[in-house]
Amino acid sequence: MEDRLKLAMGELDEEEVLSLVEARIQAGVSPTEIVESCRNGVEIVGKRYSDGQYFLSDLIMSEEIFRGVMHLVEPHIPVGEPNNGYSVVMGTIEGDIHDLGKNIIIYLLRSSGFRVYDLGVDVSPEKFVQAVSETKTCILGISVLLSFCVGSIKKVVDLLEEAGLRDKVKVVVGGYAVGELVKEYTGVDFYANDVSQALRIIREIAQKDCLHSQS
Ligand code: B12
Repeated sequence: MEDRLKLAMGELDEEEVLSLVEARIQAGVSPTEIVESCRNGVEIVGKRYSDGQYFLSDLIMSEEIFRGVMHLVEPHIPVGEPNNGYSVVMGTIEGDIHDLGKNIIIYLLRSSGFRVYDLGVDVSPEKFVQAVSETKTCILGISVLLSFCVGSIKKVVDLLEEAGLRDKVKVVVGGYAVGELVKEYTGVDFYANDVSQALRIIREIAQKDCLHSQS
């Protein structure tokens, strides 16, 4: 059966989206599942934009609706897990200002006890490397939605190597532009394009590869 929330998001029907989200929260659907339906909905928006049916103003509208969704959903995300001793450096790569996905992952990581250093958007490779060096984190998360920005992620990996930090940090990329090819080309360790993959990968890295209390 088609997901009504996804379709309403694709239609940019704000009223319908928000009322479906309210109803799902009341029905006990998990925040993660609700966010994923909305993410699938904005895929439709993106596709229609590529096809010339939607315009930049529609992308902006989808952002606004998504923010409204997060406003409703966030209070239902379980919080309060104590600091788990692990830290993550996160940012959106140079040239790219998309941050909805990054912010969702940061919110969820903080709720699960991670200390997150958020570098924001349009972050240069040098700044990522400096942050890894200063925070001594062993997890670096990079968001990228624009395909033409992928090259800068490779530069982050090269600079980590030059700085002698490559074996001290696992690099995870996420966002619309990522996949197996991007992983191979850039030399990062993992990629994730949905919430559950992202959290699973970061938790596994923390448990397997990070020393405790390095934050
Ligand atoms: C909303 C949106 C915008 C908004 C962004 C608002 C904001 N503050 O983020 C605005 C209007 C500003 C925008 C601008 C542009 N956009 Co835009 N935008 C989108 C849209 C519709 C949705 C993106 C989104 O927020 N998705 C919802 C979130 C929740 O999903 P997500 O980011 O994928 O994140 C999830 C996972 O990927 C993962 N994740 C994300 N980050 C990370 C990081 C880590 C470490 C991990 C582990 C996981 C992870 O977890 C998240 C939760 O599930 C997409 C379409 C699409 N299919 O994605 C186009 C899209 C990304 N945009 C596109 C384009 C072309 C542009 C513009 C160039 C348009 C223009 N002509 O100006 C500009 C670029 C501006 C810039 N320099 O960055 C293209 C990119 C094409 C490409 N392959 O390069 C897309 C794909 C649309 C399309 N089909 O053409 N955009």
